[in-house]
Amino acid sequence: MKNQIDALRLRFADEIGKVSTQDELETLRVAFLGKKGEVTNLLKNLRDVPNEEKKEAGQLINTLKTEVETAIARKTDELREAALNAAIQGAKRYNPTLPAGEEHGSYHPITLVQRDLEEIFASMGFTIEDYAEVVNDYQCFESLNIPPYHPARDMQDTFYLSNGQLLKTQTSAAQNHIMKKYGAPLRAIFPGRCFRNEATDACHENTFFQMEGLMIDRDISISNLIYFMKTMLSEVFGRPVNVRLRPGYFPFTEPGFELDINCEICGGKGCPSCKNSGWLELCPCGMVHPNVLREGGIDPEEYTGFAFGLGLTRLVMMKYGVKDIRDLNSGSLKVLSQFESE
Ligand code: FA5
Repeated sequence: MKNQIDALRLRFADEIGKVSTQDELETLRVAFLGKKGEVTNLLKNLRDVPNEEKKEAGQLINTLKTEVETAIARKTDELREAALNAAIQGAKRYNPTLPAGEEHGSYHPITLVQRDLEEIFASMGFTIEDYAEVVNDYQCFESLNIPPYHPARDMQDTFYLSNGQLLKTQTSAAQNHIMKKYGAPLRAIFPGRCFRNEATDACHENTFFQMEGLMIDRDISISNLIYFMKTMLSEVFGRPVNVRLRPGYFPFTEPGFELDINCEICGGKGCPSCKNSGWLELCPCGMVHPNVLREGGIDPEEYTGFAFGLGLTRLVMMKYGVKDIRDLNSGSLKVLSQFESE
């Protein structure tokens, strides 16, 4: 039996030396350790070995079995490492010295218009602020004079998170933070992504951009508000645009206005982009409500201010003649490649 075991050990050593793939290794494993394999057969044959030799023979076979298993495991690792090295060698290396291709990407039109607006407002002394997308009830509603159970909450369908926070429905959510950060006087714009749990159509998305503006100082009046609105729009379009101002209700303004733009897609005749009205709600605005100033730590007896909430995504629609707002979120290269990069 001992001779038989030694011969098998030599044969295994010879055969594993020739193995160069995982498949060959698996075949070898089955040939030695499988149900009908050489080592398994030796164990089965133990019953024919005389009793006095059985113990030693059993130990010798088990030692061989362990050696075979260890050698197969080691070989598996070797083959895996060799395959990995071959893949790395064969991989095409990035060569930074090669000339760049002709094709290049472009900025999203919302980014382009946002940057235009930032430049316009920066030139008028406004700071540009960034704010979170996940906010709390106080930021989005309570600090804006919208207490719990106020019916105005129904004006915006909100995505609530399981931890009680919510996805910002309006950039106005940053007003209180900005007031507390700077105090009065202040001039700031804060663009940002907003989310509303509402059905989509040609002029409504559930994810869209707004740009809030806030100016607080002594003696700020509605005429200042109208001046900034007009300047902003004529600068963005590079020409005067037809707008109308009408009364609007927002708990955080007193008084409040709706600023609509004459639909640039149909020239005011009426089309799906403006819901056949010829006008599109673009930039609601108003004088900041005294309660909101007070909540932001600013004395409404001393300071007044205006705020606006520009529908940035809708402005992009109007500026570039995009008929359906959903195209701007589609990520379609066909849409995006029409806009030049800078
Ligand atoms: C507001 O969000 C107010 N926070 C705006 C405001 C700020 C008023 C400061 C007064 C003072 P409103 O819900 O109307 O208001 O949204 C403002 C603008 O965002 C709209 O006029 C529109 O241009 C845009 N907008 C609103 N909902 C959507 C939507 N689902 N898809 C695309 N644009 C939208």
